[in-house]
Amino acid sequence: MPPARQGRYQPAREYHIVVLGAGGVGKSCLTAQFVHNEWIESYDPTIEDSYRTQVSVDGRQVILEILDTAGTEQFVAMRDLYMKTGQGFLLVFSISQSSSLAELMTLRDEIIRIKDDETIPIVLVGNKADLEDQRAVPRTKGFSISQRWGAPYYEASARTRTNVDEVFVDLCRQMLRRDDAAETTHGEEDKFDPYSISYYKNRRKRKEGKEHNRPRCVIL
Ligand SMILES: Nc1nc2c(ncn2[C@@H]2O[C@H](COP(=O)(O)OP(=O)(O)OP(=O)(O)O)[C@@H](O)[C@H]2O)c(=O)[nH]1
Ligand SMILES: [Mg+2]
Repeated sequence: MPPARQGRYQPAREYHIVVLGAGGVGKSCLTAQFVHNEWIESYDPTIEDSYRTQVSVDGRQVILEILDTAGTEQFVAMRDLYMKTGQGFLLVFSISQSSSLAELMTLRDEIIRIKDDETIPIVLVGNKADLEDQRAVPRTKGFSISQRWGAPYYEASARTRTNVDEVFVDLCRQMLRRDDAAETTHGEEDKFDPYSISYYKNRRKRKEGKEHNRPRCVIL
């Protein structure tokens, strides 16, 4: 925790997480294990489910609104909307199905396009790690893709509850770090020091940033 925060009361942060990936890769099972500690053997394709839960991450309270999405094509109409709302994304594939990893490439591109942000918090999850004998995606492949994305890679199993908490907590840490960094930058920028070059540099950056974020004009 940065020293400036010590001893200060910090209200719980609230974040929207979106769980994405192909149909049947285990998105609902991972979410159910994380939120309710339960294993679901049967397969019931999701249309859309949301869960609200609270976790403690490095001593900080975080409220999560988790959106478990549909992997099957016919339910994907809402994608743009929830990608806009999401602040962190769990991109899940099954290590036993290489096409499920390929599907994530398009999803990740879409997230970045919609958020207009290459550094949006993402965790790449290779689920069904308990099915080692059916592995179709080498661990090194998942890892090299995650490195290309600048995102962490976990192999997980909803069945054995391996790395389930870890993937959600990693995403929370990324979102918290992002918020902390934004707050620190704004805090420093707000201190007016007429003799400081960095004050003017930051002011210019802030102005340029605002211009960059200005909504684009869309002609329909
Ligand atoms: N062996 C194994 N099976 C799993 C694991 N996770 C999920 N499954 C099984 O895979 C099937 C699909 O799991 P779901 O969690 O419903 O998959 P989903 O990604 O939510 O699927 P959609 O809602 O259709 O997008 C179920 O029969 C689960 O029991 C896992 O880690 N290991
Ligand atoms: Mg599901």
